[in-house]
Amino acid sequence: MRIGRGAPNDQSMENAGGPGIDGAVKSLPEALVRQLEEHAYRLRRDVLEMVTAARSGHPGGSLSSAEIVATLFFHTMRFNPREPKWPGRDRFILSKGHAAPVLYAALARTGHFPVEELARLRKSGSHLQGHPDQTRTPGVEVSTGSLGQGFSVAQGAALAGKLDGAGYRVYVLIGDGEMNEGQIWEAALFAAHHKLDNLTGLVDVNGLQNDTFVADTLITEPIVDKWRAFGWHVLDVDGHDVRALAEALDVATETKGRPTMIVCRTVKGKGVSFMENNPEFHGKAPTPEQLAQALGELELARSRRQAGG
Ligand SMILES: Cc1ncc(C[n+]2csc(CCOP(=O)(O)OP(=O)(O)O)c2C)c(N)n1
Ligand SMILES: [Mg+2]
Repeated sequence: MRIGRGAPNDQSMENAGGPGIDGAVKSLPEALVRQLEEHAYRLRRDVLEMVTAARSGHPGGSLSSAEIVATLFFHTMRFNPREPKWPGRDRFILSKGHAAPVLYAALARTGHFPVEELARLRKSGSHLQGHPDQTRTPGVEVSTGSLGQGFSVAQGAALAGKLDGAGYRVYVLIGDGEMNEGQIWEAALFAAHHKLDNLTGLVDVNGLQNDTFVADTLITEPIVDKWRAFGWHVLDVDGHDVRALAEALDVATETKGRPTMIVCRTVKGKGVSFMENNPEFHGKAPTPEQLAQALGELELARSRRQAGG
């Protein structure tokens, strides 16, 4: 059984990155950075193809989370896709459950189920429903979609890990709009009170929620100050920078006595010009023509990246 960081059978990921001796955090080798960027590119393609085929779904908040999810699944977390319920696995909870497409893409690309099944997103009888279902999909820890709830479940999982003396970590991804939920703040108090240092939160700060901007709905800034005031260790990173994300995740692992929140600054719809920062694509699929344009843009950006541009 392979229990290690990242994707199964990807030996190149084995020894890269991670906390070094004396708690120092090693910088990521360039080759690993390139691999994680490639994984994020692949997740974006999958998301766009899935929601186009389904003719519904949530592309915007899936695209903003691509690097976050890629870094967690292909670098930081320990799990075994052949034994999704392995007790020692790190737990990932997608509290912003509408971003299910990016989670499904990561689960498929790490071998939890065949990649071909992604084409069945939102189809009748498919295990890939519009929001994650823990009873049906291998690798889905918690059924989410009602915002705020996944974050609370994460506290419970982290507390259980502490009480059991288990070594797993809990990772939970929330949205900046999701921070409007009162339930988030009770859980934030709870995690600090119980010193849940085996819990890492990530907030995808893309500035948008549903059909409008977060700042026009309920102001959440200054986000860093708020989490800090609630007793969390807070890191503020570019959420599209896989190196910054991987290093922040390692710092979180090294942090003792309090939970860590990684504030990830992102762009909703990242990578597709007509989706970026556009509330319209929170919950709308592209047309087949728009898909072709979107994939072309991703491909161009990828070629430029590979050429070092
Ligand atoms: C309790 C609850 N209230 C309202 C909704 C409807 N809803 C779905 S997505 C969304 C906006 C979420 O915004 P954000 O958390 O910022 O997600 P992202 O921008 O990353 O897509 C809302 C209000 C919900 N799913 N659950
Ligand atoms: Mg948002």
